[in-house]
Amino acid sequence: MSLTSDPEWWRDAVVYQIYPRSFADSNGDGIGDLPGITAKVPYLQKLGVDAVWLSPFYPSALADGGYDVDDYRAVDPKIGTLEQFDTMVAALHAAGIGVIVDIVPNHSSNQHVWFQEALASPKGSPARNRYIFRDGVGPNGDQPPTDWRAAFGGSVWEPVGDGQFYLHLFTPEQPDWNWDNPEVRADFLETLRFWSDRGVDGFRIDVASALAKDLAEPLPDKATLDAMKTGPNHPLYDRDELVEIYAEWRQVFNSYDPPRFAVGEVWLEDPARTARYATSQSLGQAFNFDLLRADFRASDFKAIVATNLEVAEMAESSSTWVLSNHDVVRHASRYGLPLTVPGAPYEGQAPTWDRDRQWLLTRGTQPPEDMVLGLSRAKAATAFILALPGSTYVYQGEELGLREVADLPDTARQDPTFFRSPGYDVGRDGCRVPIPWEPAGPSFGFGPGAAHLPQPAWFAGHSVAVEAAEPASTLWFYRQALAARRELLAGLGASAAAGRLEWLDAPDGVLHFRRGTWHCVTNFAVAEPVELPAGELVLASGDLSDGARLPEATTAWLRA
Ligand code: TEU
Ligand code: CA
Repeated sequence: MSLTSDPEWWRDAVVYQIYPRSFADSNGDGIGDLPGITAKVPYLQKLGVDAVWLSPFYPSALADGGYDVDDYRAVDPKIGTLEQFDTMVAALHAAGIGVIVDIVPNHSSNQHVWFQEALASPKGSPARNRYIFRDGVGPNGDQPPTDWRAAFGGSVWEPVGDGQFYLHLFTPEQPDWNWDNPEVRADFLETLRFWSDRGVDGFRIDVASALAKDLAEPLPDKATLDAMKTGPNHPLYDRDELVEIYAEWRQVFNSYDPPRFAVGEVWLEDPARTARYATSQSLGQAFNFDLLRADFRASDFKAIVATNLEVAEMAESSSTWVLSNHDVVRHASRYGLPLTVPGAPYEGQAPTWDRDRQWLLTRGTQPPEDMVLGLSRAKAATAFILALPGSTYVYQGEELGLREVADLPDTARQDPTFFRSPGYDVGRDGCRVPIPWEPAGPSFGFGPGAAHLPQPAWFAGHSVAVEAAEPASTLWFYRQALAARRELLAGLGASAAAGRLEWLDAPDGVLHFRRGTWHCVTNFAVAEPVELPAGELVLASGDLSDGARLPEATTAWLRA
């Protein structure tokens, strides 16, 4: 697979997510930066990833970790310059690594020049019409238009002091754009061209199903809204107008050679609706986050694979597999918590979601985290998804087996979730702690100074330098897995693109599938090691008992 020779490279790519502020700091200000990324290109090349996806690096006051964008066509001076961006892209491309950047089209930041203009302009002005302003209601007109709640807590409506309120699905520092406005649409097309012209290979589209809205009166109240199914009639999510918006984007993507690629961040219940974003007339690929919410259980994994291969087939796209990202508790920790059992407090709710949040509230002490089991399961799950048809997203640090940093002091926290939902959700900082590159130093080699979030002492043992010297490390496992995957995929030839897999008989608690000669067997839950099928062992996520049987929480790949 090569970026230049194969326009379909993204279909089975391994994409490494970089959270730029926490990856590598070149100048010691505590904030990861673009020269820091450039310096780590050899590391990424050795790891064997096909592309990187950079979370936002645009100018931002960091009200939401950079997902509050002041200027879509610039680099945050705290992180670098456009010139340094070009240098980074050139270095990644020279290493055969593609570049995906994050586009945040649902909202800007409140520092964006157009939002500042809207605030300075009167009610009903064209400047206000780029965002979603509404009059207050109630006897004095000082009440928000609806009782809707924002994603990280509080109302979705913020008063501006002249009787109007603006809509923000996330923090008040993130005003939602009005996608009915042609100026807004045109501006995003320009942004897509801007980065495409600079050589980026693709885009990750933030909250891709929320852009289009219908806020015609009368607006439903919160209870009615919550009960509504997302889709064409929902005021906020998954409206049909999005088809038209992304068709315009697709024209821009296809005006480049090779066409630029896009993956939408789409959280929808209905597979058929999700598939609409993944077609070649639309974004091209849609994320599936089902595994972020699933326990380490064979039946759950199997069902999720089936659903998402179906979505991919409907859209003639490929699936995405994700176990960790910058929004969730790291999977080595999730899997170290007891599985939900029937009758347990969170059973019947979104499986690990609220449970993880509750666990964070105890600073990671209750329930106790089984770190050894958590890491074994994490590696087994990683090997499982790497064997599936489709592309895999790896979140920085998971290749080191990093766990969630659950015990950050409140004074260090940055995530707006913590400030806006006091007592309920401590937020996502624990998966955003800067990467340890060395076992010592003021920030474990992250940079020459202290890091912007405190790193725990145990990071030393998970540092790149320590793991690189240890063949039994998680880092070596990831390198071996990515190299073996490349080779096995090449062996599958054209049939890999078809994306088919075949399930084979296996005991309860074990999954066995094959793609051509490539077999993947995962023992999720059988305490007694199980027999492996005949074949040449290519990879094991942990030690095999007596060299041939697969212990619990282990995956093996075989060629047979
Ligand atoms: O996340 C969108 C999203 O749906 C989040 O609310 C997600 O459910 C939450 O983070 C889980 O804890 C995207 C980005 O990935 C996230 O980092 C941003 O905060 C958000 O959009 C707003 O831009
Ligand atoms: Ca820096």
